[in-house]
Amino acid sequence: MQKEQSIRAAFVLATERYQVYGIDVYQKLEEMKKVSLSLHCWQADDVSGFESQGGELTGGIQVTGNYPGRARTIDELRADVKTAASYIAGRHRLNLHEIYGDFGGKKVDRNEVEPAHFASWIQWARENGMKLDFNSTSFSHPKSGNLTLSNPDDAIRNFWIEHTKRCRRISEEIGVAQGDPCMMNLWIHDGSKEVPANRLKYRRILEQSLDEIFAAEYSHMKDCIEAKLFGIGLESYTVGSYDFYLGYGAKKGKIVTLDTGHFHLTESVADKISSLLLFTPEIMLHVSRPVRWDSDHVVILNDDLLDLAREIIRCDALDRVHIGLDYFDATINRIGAYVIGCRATQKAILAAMLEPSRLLQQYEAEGKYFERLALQEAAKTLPWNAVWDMYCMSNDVPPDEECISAIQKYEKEVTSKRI
Ligand code: RNT
Ligand code: ZN
Repeated sequence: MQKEQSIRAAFVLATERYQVYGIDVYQKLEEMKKVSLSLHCWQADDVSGFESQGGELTGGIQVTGNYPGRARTIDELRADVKTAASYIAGRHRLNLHEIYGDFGGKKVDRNEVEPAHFASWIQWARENGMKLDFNSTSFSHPKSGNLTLSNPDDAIRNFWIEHTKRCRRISEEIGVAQGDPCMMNLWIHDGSKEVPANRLKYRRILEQSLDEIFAAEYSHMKDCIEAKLFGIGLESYTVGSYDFYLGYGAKKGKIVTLDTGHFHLTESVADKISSLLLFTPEIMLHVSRPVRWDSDHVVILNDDLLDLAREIIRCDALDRVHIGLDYFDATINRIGAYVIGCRATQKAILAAMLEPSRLLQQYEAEGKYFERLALQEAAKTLPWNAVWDMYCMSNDVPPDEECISAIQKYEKEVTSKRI
């Protein structure tokens, strides 16, 4: 009770403070209801998936750490995601990779996957009030090699084309079943360790493969294409570079996925939002945190994230930007990793909503640049954290500090027993 009262008291003071700038905090709390995050299923099990032949993680991505308690089965993963979601305010989506199908212990190769393998996921999601998103999986397979959809070898390329077509069909079925479009992300690692003698060749093949894959039209799924700077072991050339997918997306009306770890470290991903909004239909985000490279650290509330969130809000683009998470840390409690990253993302969005943007833009229009900078500085320390606490309380999730003990309890009772 004490806690509830102090959260309320701080909130009331905060609303008064924001009123000075003409910001209606209650309305912002309403707007937060529109924010739905797509939780990446692969944080729970270090991108392993449930193929019976499940092997080593390949394709230029790496997970570091071996903290105990990784989810080893569908049931464990579902329980972990449900637990994580219970500490994240609002309605969530779950982003599945094809390798997380319910294969019932059978070997189902990637070119054989069917919507039926996701029937239990669709049911589980419905029962738990979640929507699903989807990803084709071209890594961690004997045919992954260094080239998949851009492979000049017909047999290998066609195998991956078939896989990706099937994934689109699965996404469509998911979309129909949930009455909401399923976002399907396509990321392939294709590239090479050294600079190829013919860069154009593989990009031309990738373009043709994509055209073939996207030939079937669906209305309950949306295609997203994700670029990347480089992969481990594939440092010199990436077939699906940002230029490639930006060009493809702009020309063919596809959604470009911006993974915040997939750019040069000093490049601003936030700065790309307004351009993409002008030339591509929507935007898919993979919120991640690169440290020195695309290391996929747990997302935290840093300047990059705040900047990204501010751009979405300033562009009034919440309905065109899909916010997915994409990181994998196996060095700490994995449920904790979900909760930290998702809550940080929500905080960034809330803080962005509470920015006195009308006044900032007015100063700018009037050429009052000292005033604009001063207000930006003042905005940094406005009491948005009091609004955050209220947001959590009104959504029946605990404040930050209480998440720690709750996650410790789940570890003690559940994940630590997975040996
Ligand atoms: C890899 C990409 C890709 C993956 C997931 C597992 O660098 O970011 O999105 O992380 O598909
Ligand atoms: Zn990604």
